[in-house]
Amino acid sequence: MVVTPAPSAPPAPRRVTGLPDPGRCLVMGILNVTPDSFSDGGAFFDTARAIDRGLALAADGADIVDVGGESTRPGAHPVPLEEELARVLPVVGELARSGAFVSIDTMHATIARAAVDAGARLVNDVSGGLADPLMTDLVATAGVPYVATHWRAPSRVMKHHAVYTDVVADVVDELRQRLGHLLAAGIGEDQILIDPGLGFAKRPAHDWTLLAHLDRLHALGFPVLIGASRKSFIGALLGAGDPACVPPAARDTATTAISALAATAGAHCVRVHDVRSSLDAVRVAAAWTTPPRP
Ligand code: PMM
Repeated sequence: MVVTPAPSAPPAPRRVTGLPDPGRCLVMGILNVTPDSFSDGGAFFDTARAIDRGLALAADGADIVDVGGESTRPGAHPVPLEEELARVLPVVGELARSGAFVSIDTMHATIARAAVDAGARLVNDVSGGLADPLMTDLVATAGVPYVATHWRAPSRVMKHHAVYTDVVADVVDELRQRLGHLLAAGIGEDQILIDPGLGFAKRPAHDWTLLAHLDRLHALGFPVLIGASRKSFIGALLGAGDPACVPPAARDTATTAISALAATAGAHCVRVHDVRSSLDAVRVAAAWTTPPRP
């Protein structure tokens, strides 16, 4: 029997050199080594607990463990570089030594450099290279995969920048400009993933509109990463406009639904807190778009 992909199957995503390739949407597990992240309330601020959490994410099946040391929640203030380094470096090193595929979630080239030297194999920069002009050269030289996220302003002030004429067209345009800059700096086409930056200078309606138009992001020709997990726009939906009614940990089922839908729409990677449920979701999506052979 000849099995053809379902008609709704999105185009096969471009490969990213250096990333795991399990033949389905990747699952990136979130490890925030911060005292103040909105989503896990500093539960993994202690180095030993952070390492245990990272090992648990990998054991749950995370394809990538994303280690960050600076909160990017709306209103958050920057952390001194030495402090960010002290938070992430021992965790990155230990997880990399354990064999986990580790990414470093930072906007700073110094941190990215040290993390790559300690074994990180991907740089996840929520500013898409805008926060630190040295980031692009570093990534071009290191040759590791790079997540370029749509970003307009530092967390402290980003809510004032959530103004769009047409959120999908504006985000696509701004990402296109970023891509031009990244490629001109010598970052390879096969190194880059793009990310709409849900919650970064976006109101809930902007986030949902972007999710509904992932095809427009895919049209830029780069694999797409979606970071929806536990974010406020999910809380706003479930809490009928009031995210505070639905605390972050109560948003995991909805996050799983987004993982399934995003993967079905062709996302290359989802970044989540609860790895197991999203891993199931992206496996379902893979079977949905390309049914297994009988
Ligand atoms: N969101 C956060 C942190 N890092 N990275 C990428 N690529 N995309 C995101 O949407 C993203 C990110 C903030 O959320 P968290 O506090 O739950 O980590």
